[in-house]
Amino acid sequence: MKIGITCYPTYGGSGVVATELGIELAARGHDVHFITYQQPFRLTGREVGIHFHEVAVTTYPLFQYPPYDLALASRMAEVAEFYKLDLLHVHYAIPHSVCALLARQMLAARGVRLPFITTLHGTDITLVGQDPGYLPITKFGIEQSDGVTSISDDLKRSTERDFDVYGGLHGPIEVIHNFVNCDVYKPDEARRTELRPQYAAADEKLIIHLSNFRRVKRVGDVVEVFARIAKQVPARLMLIGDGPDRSIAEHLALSHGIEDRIHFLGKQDSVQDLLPLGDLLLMPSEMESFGLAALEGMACGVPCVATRVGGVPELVDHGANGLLYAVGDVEGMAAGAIEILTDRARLEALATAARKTAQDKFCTTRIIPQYEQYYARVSVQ
Ligand code: GMT
Repeated sequence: MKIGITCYPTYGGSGVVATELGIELAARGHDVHFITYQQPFRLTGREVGIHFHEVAVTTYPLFQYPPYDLALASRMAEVAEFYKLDLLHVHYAIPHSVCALLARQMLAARGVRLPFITTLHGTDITLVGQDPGYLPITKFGIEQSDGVTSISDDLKRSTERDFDVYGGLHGPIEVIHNFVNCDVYKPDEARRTELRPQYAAADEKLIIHLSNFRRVKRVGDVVEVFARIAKQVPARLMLIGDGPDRSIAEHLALSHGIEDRIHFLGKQDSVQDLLPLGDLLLMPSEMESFGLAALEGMACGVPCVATRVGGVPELVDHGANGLLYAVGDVEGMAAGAIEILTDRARLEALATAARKTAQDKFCTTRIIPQYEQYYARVSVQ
């Protein structure tokens, strides 16, 4: 098929999922066209079967806010007509659903059919989408979509409840979970031997946190939990990512006197090279509609200590392949982490189970065909 994909191309879960989906679809012989304001960060620009169409936003002194949405809708229609796309797949409802709707209408007026699918990722429903300024139009964009997918059962339920979309949809919301390529994200002993000494001594545990450092990630809790771990277990913390709350983490590290035990790596392109170096991943988020970072860690054989929110329990089974706690339960998370970090056999059992969960339930080989089947259904509707 010829598929147009629109997403936020910068660091963030929805962009990662959209980009990895494009890569996997292209590897299966589909022609994939990314229509975004910059090349998605996980693409090199040299992938076979992947094309990138930049959306240029013209500014004018009259525009206090340059109309990106219009430029995107216009480019979607142009690319779809020129390359004869079978469908558009937009990731993150705001504003992409409404842009796709405009593109569909522009082409319909010229006798060209362009169905579009919206994938809901989380904060487009649970946070930003709740804003009264965005809710009505986001609901409209979702209802007008030819198909809607959600990355977890929990997000599907939240959308149905908070957006009251039952009647307006073309069909039920299809749950297609986040996925990971288990051949790329995998335990890697050679890499551990080569790279781990840069970040932790042989007798130290390496704890990892990976996020965009937004408020919802509770990066402060990451440092609080680590401070408690570091009092009892020789350990280092690797923070991957950057964002508004990085300075909170830096401030807390200084106040606990543990700044020399923390590696602030900033944004990283190849997290698959870093995750296998860890022993445990911390994800104490206020909300996660799925928790892709945890899945990527699990595929690398790194179990997580996380919060019992949103779709995380669809991935993490407390005590079996990771540990779950209430939001803000810093003491509980620290105690759980210390317990498993000091019990080698238990840590290994969790690591093995985490990898197995990723392989059995969330591997690309299992999830990508679900998208292909859904595309086929929607494009013939
Ligand atoms: O977590 C973020 O801030 C990024 C956000 C996004 O939309 O880019 O992530 C959401 O989508 C990810 C991929 O589907 C999910 O794994 C994350 O759980 C979800 N984040 C939240 O729900 C907070």
